[in-house]
Parts: sequence; C-alpha cells; structure tokens
Amino acid sequence: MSNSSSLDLKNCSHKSFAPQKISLTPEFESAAKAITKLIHDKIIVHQQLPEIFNLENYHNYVIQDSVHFQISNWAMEQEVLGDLWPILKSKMEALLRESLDLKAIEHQGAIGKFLGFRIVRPGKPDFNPFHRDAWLPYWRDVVNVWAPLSGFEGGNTMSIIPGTHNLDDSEILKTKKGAIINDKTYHVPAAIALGQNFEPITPVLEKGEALVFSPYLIHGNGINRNPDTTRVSIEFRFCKSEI
Ligand SMILES: O=C(O)CCC(=O)C(=O)O
Ligand SMILES: [Fe+2]
Repeated sequence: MSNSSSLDLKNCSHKSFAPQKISLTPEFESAAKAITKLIHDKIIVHQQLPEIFNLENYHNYVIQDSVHFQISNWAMEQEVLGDLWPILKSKMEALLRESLDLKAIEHQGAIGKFLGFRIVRPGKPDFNPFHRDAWLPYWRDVVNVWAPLSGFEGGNTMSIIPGTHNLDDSEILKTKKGAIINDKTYHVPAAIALGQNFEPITPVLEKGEALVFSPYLIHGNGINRNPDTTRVSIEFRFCKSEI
C-alpha cells in the first residue's frame, strides 16, 4: 500500500474515465454500523432517541432543520470517521488499483475536504445541484467514490449524466459561484444547461456497491424520492496518481 503521507500533489493527474461500480462488501456492513453509531451519538447530544435507531429513520427523529444542519455539517468532516477511515481507505485504494487499474491514493494536503457523509432527508434539499467537482480547483484531479449506506435502494440515488465527463467546459452553462436555489446556497456552482443532449440517470446500486466517477462527470440533483427513508452516503475523494 502506498505511503500517502509522503505524497506530493504534483504527482496527481487527471484523466477522464466513465463511471464504474465497485463492491465494498464485506467492509460495508461494519462501515454502516459504525456510521449509524456515530450519527446516533451525535443526535443524542441534541435530543432523546429510542433504543433501536437506524439511518433510514433519521428524519423521524431529527425534525428541526437547525439540528439537521448542525449534524450534516459535522458529518461532512473527515475526522468523524476515526478508526474506520484507514480500513476503508486501504480497501478502496486496493480496489481502485486492482479492479479498475486506477492508481489512486488518499487525497492528502488538499484545501478541500476529501471525505464525509451526506444525510439526505426525504424530499429535502440536502443534496447538491448538478455540478462538476472539478469546478472546485482543489478537486480537479480527484477520483470520486460515492458509497450509499441507506435509502438508496431501487435507484433512489443521486443522478449522474453519463458522457459528460468528456464535455468541454465551454459547452456547459453554469452559475458563476456557488449556486443559490430556493434560498439555499451551495458550495459548488450548478450546471444550468448543456450544449449537447444528455440524459441523466439514477444508477441502481446493490447493497455494498459504490460508484466511482471522474470529477468532470456532471452529477447531483439527488433528491430523496423515498418518503420513508433517509439516504446516507459516504463520499470519498482520492488522488489519481500515475505512480
Ligand atoms: O450525494 C449528493 O447529493 C452529492 C454528492 C456529490 O456531489 C459528490 O459525491 O461529489
Ligand atoms: Fe460532487
């Protein structure tokens, strides 16, 4: 396994690649359990919870937006994964190297956060609009991994627009800065229109599967269409390395 602490970001380089699936089983189960406990412990700082708590029911307990925003901001911080991170990281580095021939290593030293988990309540605007991660300069050279843990079954996933990783930026009309949609300000600019016809899809993922995609792929708009389940997903960003 590569020693990422000595990694110089100049060794990262981007090549576009079509989205692919990887399997995180059997680590998935322990990751889901650990993250359920982390979120449980975070919620009980704010309010009581029944003994049996699962991620799917999150929206039934976290009712107030202000509480949800505190929890979801905390969840986007890499530190919350603690001891779980080295295990997941090694697994994904190995998978990206072996199954997909992507020489990827932990994205160290970037200004942006490289992992976190996203909590999307049913019907709420907790997801990103359509965007390219590469529009944030520090994510230009990353490999994205989107690993849903709950509420994603039956294609209740974020959308991707296949083929757009090859689209020239000049063919995409986007907001200048972070998008503002229905009074909510997002960190990323949003894609408003494309110069060619593309169809968004919501990839169907099985339990334990994750989606690997280029930071140039347009993705987002992941409204949670299931009225009864909260969707929780982990997002990781690896540095694409030629070494
Ligand atoms: O899950 C979402 O709504 C957005 C995720 C995303 O933008 C990403 O993984 O880069
Ligand atoms: Fe993104």
